[in-house]
This record gives sequence, structure tokens and C-alpha cells, in this order.
Amino acid sequence: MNTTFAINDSFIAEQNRKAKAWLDEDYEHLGRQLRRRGVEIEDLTDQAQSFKVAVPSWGVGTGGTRFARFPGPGEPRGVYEKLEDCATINRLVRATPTVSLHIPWDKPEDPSELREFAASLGLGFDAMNSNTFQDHPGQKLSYKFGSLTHPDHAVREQAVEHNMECIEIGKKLGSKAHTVWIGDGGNFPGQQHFRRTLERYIESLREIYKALPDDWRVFIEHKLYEPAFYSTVINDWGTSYYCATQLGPKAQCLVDLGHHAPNVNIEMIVARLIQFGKLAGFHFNDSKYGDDDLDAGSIKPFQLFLIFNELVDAELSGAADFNPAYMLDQSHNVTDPIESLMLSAVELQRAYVQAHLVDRAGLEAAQEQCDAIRALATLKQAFTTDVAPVIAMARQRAGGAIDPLAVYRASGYRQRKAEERPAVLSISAGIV
Ligand code: RM4
Ligand code: MN
Ligand code: MN
Repeated sequence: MNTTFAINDSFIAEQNRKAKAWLDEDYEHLGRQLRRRGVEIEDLTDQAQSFKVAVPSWGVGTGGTRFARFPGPGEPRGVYEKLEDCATINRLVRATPTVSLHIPWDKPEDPSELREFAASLGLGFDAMNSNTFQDHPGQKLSYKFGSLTHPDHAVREQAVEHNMECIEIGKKLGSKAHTVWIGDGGNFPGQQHFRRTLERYIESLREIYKALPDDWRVFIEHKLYEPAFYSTVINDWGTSYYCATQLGPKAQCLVDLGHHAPNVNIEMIVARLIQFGKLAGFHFNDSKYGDDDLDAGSIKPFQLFLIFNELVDAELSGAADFNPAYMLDQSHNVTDPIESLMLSAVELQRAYVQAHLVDRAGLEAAQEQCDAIRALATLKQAFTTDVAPVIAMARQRAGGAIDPLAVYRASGYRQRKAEERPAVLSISAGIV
């Protein structure tokens, strides 16, 4: 079946030969530097290798804004081609072995066949995602005025059933979690009764919760605004936390980095959710203004580091119920999605490795002594350490590319896909 172009291991190895001598030199130098600080570089490289993040199926197509979408050449035209692109990303960065599917955008006709196909590419499936924020062809009732919180019971029921269908598909794919993000809310004051809509949400979620297999979790994703511009039902982490608590232990709160008011201290929200045993995981992306869905680490890399500082702190201290799912959720409007996703995965790995570099005993001592400047300097020392050689070495040892972007471009993958995949008029999946 797989007669399409793929970047193979020997091409990567051949390209790596050009960069290997420099990498060895940089790695050795960094290793000496770190040893002076009492850090063993090999430990960091192991940590880099252990870091994995899921790629969103909707992220490999070109995204768009409310105004327009400018399709790129060789876009995947269906879920099978999307998986091919996801596999390409993983082949080069070796940090993205799973895919998070959006239903019905990427609804497989035969989930078992899709699972086999994914496995043949070395891929598995992360959390499922439902979509009741738009109407789909053939759907009976409209979500124009809401879905899981709609005043009409029949609409709510339809939305609940859709979520159950996602779980059913996910079971066949080997997924273990289901993410619920709804666009429900109001555009005008008075449009919705705040307390009644939230009650209806919890009632609907209880039905979905009942359909979860024992070893599954449901992730509640909050978002400040959009598409509802006045009020959103699940608008912040507090509401999300309340709902998750009402539902039970299998319900947790998902943090999408773009879903907060500007300047909100997201790392602190993360710490709170960890402390309460309710951190589901992340939709990583970056933003300047709102839910911009820009590439992770492209706008606020220090914030990303501070978030990972909390995560690594929790990991090292063995926090209870701490098993965060890491996923990317981005919209690539002006870049090649494969390039964006590769570099985003690398940015996350970088933040993860740097967070492991924090002198935790030193930080704690500074905190206890109320030494603010030393505490900050401790974090900055980790954040300003260039760990690129560690990440490149981790990739190369796993069979990936020392320089993923350069190898991807040298392979001519996109041009080959442009030939193999003549454009279709409308691509249903993706964020437009
Ligand atoms: C939303 C939210 C969801 C994503 C949709 C496409 O803003 O981030 O996670 O599934 O966009
Ligand atoms: Mn999201
Ligand atoms: Mn979003």
C-alpha cells in the first residue's frame, strides 16, 4: 500500500555524517562545562530522549484565520496522508510517536485498519478530540447556539452521543483519553443564564464520563473566549477544576497555552493543578494576543521554560496523580506545517531539558532564605544554557536528524508530496 515517498533512515544517516564532527565537538565542550556544575551530560541526553509529545492530526494541514486560508503545496488530503506527514516528523525528530485525532475531521472509516497503518509507520494514538463547535454534514440539529450546554435537551443528547462515538473510535485505535473542548457561550449580555448553562454542562459530561473505560481519562479544556465573545461556559481553570472535581478521578483539566488572558501566570495555574492532582496535560502552542496557535516557544520561550520548571519539579518530587499528556495544538498558516511541528517538538524538548538543569537544592535554599535575586539567577542559569547539542545528540542516537530542518528540506519531501497529492478543492479538516 505504501508506495509513496518517505524519508528513509539511510538518507538521514548520510545527511548526519556532514554534521557529526561538529556535534561531537560541541557536545564534548558542553559536557565539560556541565560537569563543572555537577551535571552529567549523559543524564540530560537520556532525559531528552524520554520526552515525547503528540502531534495534532489537524496541525499537518495548512491552517487559516477567520479571513482566509492559503493552502500550501502537497497538503495531506485525508487522514492516511496526515499520518504519513506525522511519521515524517517523528522520523526526523524522534520525539513525536503519537497522533491526537480530531473527530469528525479525521474520522477513520475503519479504525482498526487505520491503527494498523499507523503502527506500520511507527505511530500510535494519543487523546481523541470531539468537535461540537461546528455543524457537520448530515447532522440533525445545529450547534449554532451551543452543544453540551444547549437549552434544548435533544441538542445536548446529540452532542453527548458524538463524544461517545469518539470514545468508541478511540478504543479501537488504542487511545486512552478523550478531550472535550466546546465553543458554547454567549455573544451578548443576557443571552445565557450563567449558572444554568454550567449545570447543563456538568449533566452532559456525567453521561460522557460514564462511557469512559476504566483506564481512560477525560480532559476538560477551558478557553477564555472565542467563538463566544461575551461569555464562555468553560472559561477558566477554576471552572474546569470545579467540573473535574464534580465528575470524579478520571476527569482532569487540560491547559492550552493560548486559552488565557494576556499576561496570566500560566506556570502558576499549572502548579495549582498539579497540587490538586488534576493536571490532565497540555495543548502546547504560543501566542502574542489570544488563541493565536503559533509555534511553541516562538513568542514566550521563558514562559515555556517556567512551565516545564513546574513539571520537572513535580516529576522529581513524585507528585501524586501526575501523568500529564503532552500534545501540540497549533495552526500553521504561513509555514510548512511539518517544519513548524518539528521545531515545536524540539522547543518543548529544550524547555524540558533546561528545566532538568535547574539547581533545585540551590533554588529551595534561596527561597527559604528569601533571596529573590539568587532564586531568579538560579532559574536563569538553567534557561540560558544552550542545550542544543544535548537534544541533537539525543535525536541522532535515536536515528533522527541532527538538523531536522536541513534534512527535511534536502529530502525534497514537500515537492514530492506536491506531485503525489494534487490539490483537492476543499480540505475539510484543519482550523480555518
Ligand atoms: C480550540 C481548542 C481545541 C481545538 C480547536 C480546533 O481553540 O484549542 O483544543 O481542538 O481549537
Ligand atoms: Mn486546544
Ligand atoms: Mn485553541
